[in-house]
Order: sequence, then structure tokens, then C-alpha cells
Amino acid sequence: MKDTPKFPSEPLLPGIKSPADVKALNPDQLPALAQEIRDEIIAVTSATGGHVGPNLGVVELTIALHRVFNTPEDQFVFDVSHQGYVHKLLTGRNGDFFHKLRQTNGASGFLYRAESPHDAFGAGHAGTALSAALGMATARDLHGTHEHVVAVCGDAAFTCGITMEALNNVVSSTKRLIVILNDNEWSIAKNVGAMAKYLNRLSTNPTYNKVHHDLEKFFTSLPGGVEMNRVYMKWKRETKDFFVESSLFEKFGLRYIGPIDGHNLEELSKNLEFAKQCDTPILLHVLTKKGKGLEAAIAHPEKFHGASPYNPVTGESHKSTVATAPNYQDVFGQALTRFARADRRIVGITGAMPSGTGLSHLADALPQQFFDVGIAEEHAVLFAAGLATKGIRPVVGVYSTFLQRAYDQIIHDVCLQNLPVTFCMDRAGLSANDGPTHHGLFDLAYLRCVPNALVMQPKDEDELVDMLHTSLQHEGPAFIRYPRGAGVGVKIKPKPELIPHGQAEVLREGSNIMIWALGPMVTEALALAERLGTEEHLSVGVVNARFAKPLDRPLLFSHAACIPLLVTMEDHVVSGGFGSAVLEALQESDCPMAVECIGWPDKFVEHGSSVAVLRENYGLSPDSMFQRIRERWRHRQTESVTADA
Ligand SMILES: Cc1ncc(C[n+]2csc(CCOP(=O)(O)OP(=O)(O)O)c2C)c(N)n1
Repeated sequence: MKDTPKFPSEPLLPGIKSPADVKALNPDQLPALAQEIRDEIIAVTSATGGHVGPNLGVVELTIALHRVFNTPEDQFVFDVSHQGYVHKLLTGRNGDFFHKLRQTNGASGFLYRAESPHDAFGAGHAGTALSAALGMATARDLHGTHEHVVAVCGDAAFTCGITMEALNNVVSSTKRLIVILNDNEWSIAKNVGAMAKYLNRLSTNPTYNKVHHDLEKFFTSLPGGVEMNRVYMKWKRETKDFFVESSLFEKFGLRYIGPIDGHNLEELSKNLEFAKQCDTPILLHVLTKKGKGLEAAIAHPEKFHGASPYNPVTGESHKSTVATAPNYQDVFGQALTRFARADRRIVGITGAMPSGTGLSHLADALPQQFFDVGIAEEHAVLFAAGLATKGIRPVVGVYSTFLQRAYDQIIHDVCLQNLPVTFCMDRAGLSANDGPTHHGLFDLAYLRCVPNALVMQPKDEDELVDMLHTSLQHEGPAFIRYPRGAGVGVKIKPKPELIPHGQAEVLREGSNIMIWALGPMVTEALALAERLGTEEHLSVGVVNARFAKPLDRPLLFSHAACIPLLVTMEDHVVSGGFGSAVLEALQESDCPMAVECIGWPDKFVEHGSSVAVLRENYGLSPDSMFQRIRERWRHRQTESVTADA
């Protein structure tokens, strides 16, 4: 044990370089360490933004985990891993690296195998911890080693299909797995559905567990009691609900212990020590308070789930001094509410993201036309497909990255049956501070190849409303992608317009170069065209492509016939994206021409301080794009001179 510090106020956290330092502390010092960790999380996230509530809630739980287990030999798998800040602080990442949380060259907001050997499994999407931990525990059994594997799952993780699929397989895969159910009753919004209600009943009615606990205590106190207890446990598993209802987790073959006070270090350590000895898979149901230690976070759990920079005392968000246009998500939510008011067949569906997607506008105004299905994207899409078969017009509001999870439902259930479901995909493009798990850079590629899909991206928020209107009139699947954050600031027409499918819009004519741009790249293209005109004396036109599928082929071919260089610009990976679509169309129609495709490379783009910084790093800043087009033009000129000679 470490000596108690000479001065009671001497901070402990700076001395924590590894979990061994946490173990070396005297138990009396742990509350002070917990307080310092909370202070640090508030100090850092108030400057950088981040997952405030989830981390403040797991301070004692994470300290207890590191007191009882030994990482990296033992492994913790955190679901989503947005609650991993405490773990980072205890595993040698406090100091400057943590101060740059979610910034360029700073700590990632999630766990990341490349960041530390203590990060056994990376994540960012929900519901993956139990399956991954089960795989790791089974690998351990196959290797014949003895380390512990602990999955830490939030209550909302149990609304995910994958978690339930894993639960179904635990006992057939391993005899040793520790699952922590960190129950704070919240997803991002309040947790929803029958599972949330069930967990609430389980945590507020501990009679079941107390009866069993008392019986176990009684048996083990008798001579030969350990063996008697083993027989009792077996009998209990077999008789199940005969005397006292067994928990759902026991029905799946796990031992259940709970509820446990998730802020009581002694109780946590005792139960974790017990779990460590257990020779059956075990689930500890731990109750925690999301946001503990910050009044504003307790009062506003949804806002502080993932907060932008805020005042650490009042919790007020730092207001931007620059007046910005409304966010795409709000424009979408408000427009959908207007359309749904006029047409009661229109409903909105979210997978646990009402405010992030803007669907909270609909939820507030027309709750009977709104469905939060929990973190269950596959179900959200299938549910929408079912609704669509009976004349309802479902709109799924979802982040581009989370829709990846429902790919089979998109192909097999919606597009194959050509059902009129509209998908509004927010966060298409970068989610800079979050990083690769949250960037929406793949949707064009995964949707473009699916028959019947109409795939579009608006250049501004007014066009988003037109596209939503167009989709709701379409008798098939429609996908609209748009970026995180503020729109362009254009006025929204009182009456939306129908956009003819596959019709692009020429915004500026040009004779040397035509830039075909998609979404927010249109504004960039207009600025580039202007600059190429003034600095290079080139005549550069700009097309707002609007559709990645179907492409405006007649317009494209007319440009191919007379323009020397075509440039495509998209906020998406180039492979399989919009530029690829243009190249394929030209190739199929035997229209060979010079095409420069600008977009994100075939790499997982890391997190960074801002979109601008990441763009700079990947050659997508306005300046780099200017150089690139200019160079390509010069190269093309030399090529044609050589060809002529
Ligand atoms: C597949 C997927 N859908 C949606 C999200 C967005 N999301 C991040 S955390 C979260 C809620 C997690 O709640 P819970 O597991 O209970 O953990 P808590 O934050 O309450 O600790 C959601 C919906 C996600 N990360 N992954």
C-alpha cells in the first residue's frame, strides 16, 4: 500500500501511471481519487466536449475493475467504449494526451487497440461488447490460459439484437465470462422498450436475489456447505421459476447478482472478487447514476450524454459567437413534422437517437407518428418495411455510420421488395472528434450497388426539404445523405419542389473544366471554379449532381463530348462512391475522358480537432484541391500537346 500523502490535498491522479498504482492505493484514498477523476473529466470535456454523463457514472466501477483485475493480462471489453475515459486515466494516459481528448494527436474518445495494450477491443457502435468478450473468453479456453474477460455493457446495449444473440450463446461457448450490466436507465435519451421496463423491475425489486443470496449464505455456513450450495445452485437452475422467479439472465444460463450499488467501492470490489472465482458465466447488475458529480449532467442526461464544450460550473454550452445557419438535423426534423401533420401516413423511426437525428421535433409534435425502437437499426429498417407494405410512409432518421448495421434489411427487405421507405442519413461525411467509428464515409458505396435505390445528397438545407418531399412522393426506397452540423444558411422555400429523379443542376457553365460535385462539395466547387478562373484564367463550370444514383447521364455525356477535364468532388471515400459512379458511366458508354476524382482515400480516417484539420491532412483543403485540379489541368495540357505532336 502507498503511504497516505503527507498533505491531504496532495493529488493522487498525477501519480497514477498504470493500474498497479491504483492497486497500491489505500482503500481510504479511493474516494479522493474518484473525486479527482471526476474533476479531470469535467475540466477536460468542458473544453473539448465529449461523453460526460457516461464517464462520470462509471468512475467507481472502473476503479474497482482495475483494483480487482490485472489488465492487459485480463481484458475489459467496454460496449460502445464511450465510457472509457476513466479506464484511460488509470492506464497511463492521463496528462497531456488526455487533455487533448478527441483532438488531433490526443486521446481518442473511444477505446482503440492501437492506442494502448489496455484497450483489448475497440468500439464506437453499440451492442458489440458481449459477442467480442465471448469470442475472447472462448479463445482463452481454446488456448488453455486463465485470464479473465469482463464485458461492460450499458442497459441500452440490451436493446441491441447482437447483445441478445451473444447472450443466447454464452453458456454453450464458455464457463468463464464476467458481464457487468451498467444500468443507469438511460440510453442517449431515456432507455425504451420492454427490456428497459424489465431491468427497472429487476433493480427495484431485489427480493428475488435476496432470497437466493440468503439461502446461499445459509448453505455455505454449514459443514460441507460449499458442496451443498453447488447442488442447490444446480437445482435452482433446473427448477427455475418454481419457488422464486429467476431473472432473465439465469434463463440464459448466467448467474445473476444484483442490484449492486455502482458507487460503493467496497460493494463493487467484493462482488467483482466473487465473480472472479465463479466457475459459471456471471452477470453483475450494477446501478449507476449517469452524470454523477455534475449537477447539470444529472439534470440533463440527454444533453450531457455527449456534450459540446460547456461551462464547467453552470453546464451552459459555449455559444458560438458566429451566427450559424440551422443544423441539417433540425431542418429535417421540422420539415418532416410539417409533412407528417399534413399526411398522417408519414411516421418517423429512430434507433435511440431522437435528438441527434432531429426526430425529437416529430416526437414532441406528433408522438403517435414517432417510434424510438432502441439501439436496433436492423429492426428499425425491417419495421419500416413492414409499415410500408400497409400504406404507411416511414422515414428512418439515422446516422450514416449506424445504418451500416442494417445492410441486409436494406437489400433484402426494402429494396428487393421496392418498398417506399425514406432513409435520412445524418452525419454523412466526417464526425471529426469521434473518428473512424463515426465518420459516414461509406454509404454511397454500399447503397449505389443496390437495385431500386434512389440515392441523393442536397447542396443546402432547402434542397434537403425538396429531397424529403420528393422521397415521400416516390413509390420506392429513397436515401438522402447530409452532413453533421449547420447548413449553408439559405432561405427555405415555403413550398417544396419535386426534383425529377436523376436530374442534376448546372450552376455555372465552363468550357475547360466541369466540376461535378455532391452535397456540401458544391459550395467548395463554386469557390474553386471562381479561383481557377481568376488565377489560372480557366473556364470552370459547376454541376450540383444531386443524385449519386441514378446519375444524370445525358448531361454527363454532353460534358464528356466537349469538355477536356471533368472533376468529381464528394465527401465520401472515392472507392465505390460518386466519382466511381461517374467513371463507370463513362466507361460503359465508351466515353473516355480525363477525370480527376476528389474524395477521401482508402483509409480509416482518424479523429481530429476539426473537419478542416482532417481535410488539410488528406489533401482536401480548399488550397490542396485547387493545386490538384490545376496540376491535373497542366498535365492534361502537356498530354494533349504530346499527342498532337
Ligand atoms: C449501432 C449504434 N447505434 C447508435 C449508437 C449511438 N449511441 C451511442 S451511446 C448510445 C447509448 C448507450 O446507452 P448505454 O449502453 O445504456 O450506455 P450509457 O451511455 O447509458 O452508459 C447510443 C444510442 C451507437 N453508438 N451505435
